[in-house]
Amino acid sequence: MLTTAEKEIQKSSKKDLYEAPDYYLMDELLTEEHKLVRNSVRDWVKKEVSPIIEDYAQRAEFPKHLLKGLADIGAFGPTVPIEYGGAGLDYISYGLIMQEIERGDSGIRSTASVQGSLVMYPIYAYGSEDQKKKYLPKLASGEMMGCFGLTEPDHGSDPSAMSSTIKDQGDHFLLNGAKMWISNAPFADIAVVWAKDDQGDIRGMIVERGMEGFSTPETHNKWSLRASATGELVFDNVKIPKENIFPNIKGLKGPLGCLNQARFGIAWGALGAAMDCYDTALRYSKERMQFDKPIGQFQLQQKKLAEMITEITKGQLLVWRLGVLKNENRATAAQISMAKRNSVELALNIAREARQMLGGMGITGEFPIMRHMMNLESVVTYEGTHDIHLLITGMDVTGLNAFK
Ligand code: TGC
Ligand code: FAD
Repeated sequence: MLTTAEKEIQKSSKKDLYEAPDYYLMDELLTEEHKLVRNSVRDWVKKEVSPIIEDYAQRAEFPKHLLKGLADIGAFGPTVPIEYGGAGLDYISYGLIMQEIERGDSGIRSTASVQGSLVMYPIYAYGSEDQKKKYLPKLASGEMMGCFGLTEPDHGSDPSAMSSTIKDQGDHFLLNGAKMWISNAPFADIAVVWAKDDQGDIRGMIVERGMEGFSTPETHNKWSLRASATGELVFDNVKIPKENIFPNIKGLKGPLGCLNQARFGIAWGALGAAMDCYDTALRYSKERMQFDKPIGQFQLQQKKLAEMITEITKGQLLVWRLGVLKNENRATAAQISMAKRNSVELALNIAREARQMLGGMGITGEFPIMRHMMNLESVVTYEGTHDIHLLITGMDVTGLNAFK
């Protein structure tokens, strides 16, 4: 039986009382446009995501009806120029959008990351003018959804060893192979796929749903990112017209260049999940009474909260500076790796501590913490694992490669 106070806490938790922590007055570093973008996404998440996300996660279903709203708030390709249907925003706006969406759920942010950074970005950066005109406006409006196929069953952290191939047949290529763990695959209309050509060079291409020999079986049984649809991409002699190949890129730097964009968004996004866990635990600590006191009055609980807000604040400063560097085209891939790794690690630690602060209530779907925590187990693995990003930093500072 729940006590009256617990019932009240439960009821209020459904209302989404989120207040973003801003301990170092980071808002003063944002322009009016940044704040406008951030606030409109924050409002949208409160209205559209928070009320439904727990149910969708429990049912392991992707809330497809959110796609139109995501497009309307500019979450698909925010930095892509307006002439191609994007929002033409800067990288700090992009980061803030990802932060607010992931505050709601990492799986919804995944959908936006994939569409903007891993599908629209490569088409914009490596595609022909015809490809840009054909796909970008529809992807920006959500009329068309995409996915990104790099990881294979036998090649995850080491994509350079991929075994998917395209064979030149004169007027087209024949694509064979399989990709695994692909976000959005089950419902995507197109897939940006990376495979090796006859010379062994990695090439990028656009594969369309409906092409003969192309299928996208869904991956079930996930304890993490349950509100995101994940699947495989299977290619059995798929005929790829030559005009679907990206003309302007060859080699692993193609897909890795897209990952820089997405990892940048995750660095901001994971902070959003951390901020939600902290805010939930802080509110709970003031309401939950034990030993005739709010638990927030006990030193051990204050230690947790103080450490959380310290880590969040350091993370906010790091990603803001990274955003400035990215706007100036000076952010290095290694700097992005450091921020992705740092944000996800702090978010996971905060989720685990916040979960404990809620005691038994912390394991329920009445509060968002356990869902964030489970989601973050994917976020710490995809877009380069925690260890891979550490090795990227290690290589950057020593000049020595510890991967191989
Ligand atoms: P390496 O020899 O170091 O580099 C090969 C070429 O690539 C260049 N390069 C980069 N270019 C752009 N951005 C980067 N971040 C780059 N890193 C390297 C490099 O300069 C070189 O260029 P060139 O011109 O000399 O050919 O490559 P390596 O084979 O040793 O691999 C390095 C390593 C391990 C860091 C890389 O393979 C890696 O990052 N592995 C992790 C794989 C990964 O992150 N996969 C993610 C899959 S997508 C995903 O997870 C989506 S989740 C989506 C969601 O739901 O949000
Ligand atoms: P492995 O590469 O097999 O790694 C296993 C362990 O070994 C890890 O701990 C790793 O850090 C460690 N390891 C590997 N190499 C080294 C080394 N040299 N030194 C030290 N340790 C090492 N991929 C896509 O292409 N598109 C997507 O949309 C996509 N979405 C995803 C969604 C979800 C929910 C998940 C879970 C994954 C997704 N991925 C996607 C795949 C993701 O990028 C890979 O899972 C990730 O890159 C790791 O590959 P792996 O799982 O094969 O692990």
